[in-house]
This record gives sequence, structure tokens and C-alpha cells, in this order.
Amino acid sequence: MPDDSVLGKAIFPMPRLAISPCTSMVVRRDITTLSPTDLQRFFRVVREMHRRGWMDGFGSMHDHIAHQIHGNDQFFAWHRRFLRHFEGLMQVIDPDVVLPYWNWATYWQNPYADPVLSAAFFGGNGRAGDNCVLDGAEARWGRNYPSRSCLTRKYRHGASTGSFWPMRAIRDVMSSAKSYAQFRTRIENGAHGIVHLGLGGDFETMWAPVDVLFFLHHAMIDKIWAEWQTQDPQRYEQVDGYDYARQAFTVDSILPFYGEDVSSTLLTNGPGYCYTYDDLPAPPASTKRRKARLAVNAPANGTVAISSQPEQQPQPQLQPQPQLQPQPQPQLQPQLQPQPQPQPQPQAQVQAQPQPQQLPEEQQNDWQQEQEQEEEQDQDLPEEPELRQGAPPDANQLNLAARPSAGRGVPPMQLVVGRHRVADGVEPQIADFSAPQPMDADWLQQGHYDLDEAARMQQLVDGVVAEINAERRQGL
Ligand SMILES: [Cu+2]
Repeated sequence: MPDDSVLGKAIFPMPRLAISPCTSMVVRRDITTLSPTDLQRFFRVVREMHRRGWMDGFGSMHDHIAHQIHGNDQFFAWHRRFLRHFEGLMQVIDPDVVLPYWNWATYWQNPYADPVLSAAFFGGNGRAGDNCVLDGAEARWGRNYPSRSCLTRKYRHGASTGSFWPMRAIRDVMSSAKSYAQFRTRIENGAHGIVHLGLGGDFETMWAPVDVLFFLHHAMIDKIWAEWQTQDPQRYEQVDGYDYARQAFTVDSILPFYGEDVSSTLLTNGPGYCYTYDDLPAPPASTKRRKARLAVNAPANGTVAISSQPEQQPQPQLQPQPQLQPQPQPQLQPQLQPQPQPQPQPQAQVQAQPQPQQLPEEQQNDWQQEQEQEEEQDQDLPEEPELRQGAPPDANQLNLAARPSAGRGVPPMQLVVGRHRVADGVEPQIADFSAPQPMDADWLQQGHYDLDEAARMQQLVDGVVAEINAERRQGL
């Protein structure tokens, strides 16, 4: 039997976001438009992330706070931050890799024919019986959260996922939604949910981030939010609605786990984010609100404080926000205290995660054996991504084995913005998740997807599909 004490534990780093203005911008692209070289490079990086156990970390984290980040208006903002966390860790391994997105609207009608779900990209349905994914970049991947298993997918209708949303339905929602909250609930329960449910298996659970494809799906959702934002400058400055605890959701609300303000997520080209999408105009360089907030938090002389000294007082605001707890919920104590900063010298070593314990030979499934063989082969490849020394200042200063007391030396620049202190740089933040607490089935049904809203959205999409079919019959 697997050792229960290791299940559900994931230790993975959480780089802080830089808060200085972007010095360069990257473009997130449709994965099917990447050059073969870039595509191979991307898959090499995610294989390494998987090998280090980081995918388990993302799955665990997302699962533990699932009810705080879905079914309420944190959804878009929190997932934008989560994608940057993922992208930031990709860039720890290879600073030049950017998160692509999966445009599932291209093959919305027959997603099982989408090349992204083929062996050339992410592979397709799991095999009959155990639902293990056996083709594509994640072929025979294992996962250790919430239990030791292969990575699974189980299409909703047997061989078919069912259809997704065409872009026209998404644009209908963009033009008809009257508020951030209304737009959020329609996209979350409609275009977003149907992809999770269509792929099934791990993808329809709250630990779905163990599958890298989750991040490409959510990059598409993030792009949809970004496109909606381009339609009215106010949308870069305002949000509305409610959070999980039924408190008003505002730009001052705090992102669960990360402890940062929602306002920090509103510009994709803002500090710490620094990206745009290939077919969208860039957001404004800044907004009145951002300037105002910086001014409010600046010292009396009107300049923003930049200090190379560690702050004297720990900032209690770095603790995760206390949540109203109307229901029992899993405890999450991600240790967000200010950490000693990593040493600026490049000698901090990135140490590979301890390998998961092996099951006794006779209990190993073939996917586990094949996966090990594949990893061995990977290690022979000369182009295996290496941690680059001397790459961007925030890229390499990670010591995954470091305990919080390990850092010494001159800290990176720090400044105070909003309610929390953020440091410009990466610190060896350790998130150690305890074993998962199962969600009750009711909550999964009602909290993850609002089934009434999903049904209304299905009507909307059916209407659009009827329109498209009618136009096709008329040869338009
Ligand atoms: Cu999510």
C-alpha cells in the first residue's frame, strides 16, 4: 500500500511577483501556432515540473481552497494569479518559456478532433478501464495527489467530449453581461465548466491542475476575461459581486492563498504579470486607479519607498485572510509569513524533489514503469533544460530544500503597495499541504458548477449553434 503519510503532500516553491513595472512583455500564444522547437521546449519544461512534483502541488493547492475560488467572483482574478504562479515556475526551469493557451473554440463542435487532444500535443481520452492517459506529452504520467494514480481523462460521452462553446456564444455573453459578476458566472458555469466536464477524469475534479492542460484551458478563460476588459476601460479598474464569504468583492479584496490585492490582477501587462495575448490589444500601461493606489501608499514625499533593508516588523497581512467559515472547510496554512530573503548569489541550489516512494514491484502498474523508463530516457537527452545561472534576477534563487530560516544576506528591493508587502524577487517559499480533506459531494455539485446557470447557458449555446447551422444551410 502507498504510504498515506506522503499522499497529498506537495512541497513546491511560490515565487513572489515582482511589483516594479514590466521591463519586458511576453505574448501568450495559441499552442497550435508554436514552432516545433518552441513546442518541444515547452513540453520539456512541463515534464521537468511534473518530475519535481510541482503538478501535485498545484493540484493540491487548488483543491484545498476550491470553494473560495469558484462559484464566486474571485474566479477570474484568482485564476489569473494562479496561471502566473505556474508560468513563473516554468520560467524557473527555462526563463524563455511562456504559457500558451488552448483555443478550444476552434474545434468547439468536435473537440475529440482537436489536435491539442492528439498525441502531438496533450493526448486524448484515457484508456478503457483505468482511464489512464497514454498518449501525448503527458503519456503515462502519474500523480500523487489526492492519491497515487495515473493521470486520468474520461470523456463525458464515451468516445466524445460533447461540444464546447463557439466563439460566437462567448461574444454574445461578452456583449450581454451587465457586470463583472454576471460575466463571470456565465463564463464560469458555461464555457469554462463544459470543458472540465467534457474531458472528465482528473480534469473534472478540483485537483485538475495536476494536468498541465488545465493551465492552457484556463489561459483561454483568462484571455476571454482580458478580451472583455478591452471593451470598456472601466473594466481595468473595477470589479463587483461577492466573494465566498458573501463579502463584497472589490479591487481591495484579497486573493486566497496569495494574500495580494485583486487590483494587482486587473492589467495583464501590469507589474508581476507582464504578458499580453497574441490576438488582443495590450491593456493600457496603467490606470488612474493604479496610480492612485500607489500614491496612497507612498510616503509623504510622494515617492514610492524602495528599501534594501528588511522590514522591522513582520507584516501580519501576509497571513491568508481569515475566512468566515459557514461550513467546515479544509484547513489551509500555507505559511505566508515574510520569509528571509534568498541569497543574491547564484549558488542557491535547486534540488530535485525527493522521488516518490516506489511501490513494491508487483504493485506497479505498467504506466508507472513506462513513466520511469521515459524519465530515464529524458535524462539522456542533451538538451534537458537546465537551471541557468545568471539568468533574470528572479529566476534562479530557489532552494527547494531550504527551510524558512535558510536565507541570509542582502534582501532584494521591497516596497509597500496595498495591504501587503511584496518583494521583487523569488524566495524559497514552501507550501506544505496536509492530506486532502474530501469535499462533500453536495458542494462539488453546487459549488463548483451552478447547475441552473449551466442549464441556462446551455440554452444560450444551443441557440447560437442553431443560428450557425441555419447559416450553413443557407450557404452564408
Ligand atoms: Cu479552478
